[in-house]
Amino acid sequence: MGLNFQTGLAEKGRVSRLAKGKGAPHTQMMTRIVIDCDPGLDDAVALLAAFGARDLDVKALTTVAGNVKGSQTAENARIIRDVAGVDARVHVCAGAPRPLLRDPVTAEDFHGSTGLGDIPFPPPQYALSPTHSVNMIIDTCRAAHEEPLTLIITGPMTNVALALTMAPDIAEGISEIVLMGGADSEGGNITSYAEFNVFADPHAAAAVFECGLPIRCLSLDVTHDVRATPSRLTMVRAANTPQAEVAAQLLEASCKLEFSANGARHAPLHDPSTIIAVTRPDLFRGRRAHVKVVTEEGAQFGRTIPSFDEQGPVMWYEHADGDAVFEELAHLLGGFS
Ligand SMILES: [Ca+2]
Repeated sequence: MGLNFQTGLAEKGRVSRLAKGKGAPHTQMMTRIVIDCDPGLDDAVALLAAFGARDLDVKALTTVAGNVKGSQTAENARIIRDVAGVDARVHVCAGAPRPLLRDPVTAEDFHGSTGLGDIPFPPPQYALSPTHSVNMIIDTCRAAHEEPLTLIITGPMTNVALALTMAPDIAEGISEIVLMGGADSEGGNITSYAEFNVFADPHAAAAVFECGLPIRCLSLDVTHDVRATPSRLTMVRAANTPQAEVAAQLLEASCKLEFSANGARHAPLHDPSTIIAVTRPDLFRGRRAHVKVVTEEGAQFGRTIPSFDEQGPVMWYEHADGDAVFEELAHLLGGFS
């Protein structure tokens, strides 16, 4: 699979990304985010969307073991940072190499052996940060006490659970958590009940869902509403940037693996939905809930159970405007031009 990716365009992208951070008039309006992720095909698309978004300021990428082993997710995040034309001033950190208590579980069936659908990317240009993901989350959130940031989670929640446990005061530096994980009415995607990110570390997910911070949750109940159909991939490509082309190829690889694992349906837009829920919350609808995670071993291990309650800390999304979500994804990926 060819990438048509040109080094010169990556360079141009980097200049515009950095120029953005240097006092453009809208800088003060930007939402600062940290993305804790396990790239992963759909994580990679989420990262590109975040870097392309003109009103998001990505402070760090913290990686965790998940879709593939931790060393591979850290490498993949560095590869995608290059594709976005961003340099090492946005740190990529490696994090927890295994879940808190359960045995490690990965998802190569849906992401390929490299985690990036076996698409041949060049090796990363910039080194891994020497800082552990958990420490980076703690340091970055502590530095944001005055102006809290948005913490986005698109992988198993091990790093965030550890950070909240080691340094509970970081809650003051987090305005909200926006995460992809869980399933209720749709059933699971790794067992009948459980969604992968929660199943891969249910104990960590329980700590995050019950941490008391405001959470917006993109579970399978909503991401299954947003699928990468051919016409929507055409929409993505029409954004006409090298990054949009890479995103389209990542989504195509995701569809291929989804077809071989699950049959006829196109791949759901899991992780990128978190970014779009930040830039366009109006495209999603749900109900507030308290969310419990089943941590007892058995058939329901890793299941999320929302109890709907207007006072609940979690916005449990249930519906999305799929076409508009893809329009927004294309818009964000067009932001590199
Ligand atoms: Ca992920």
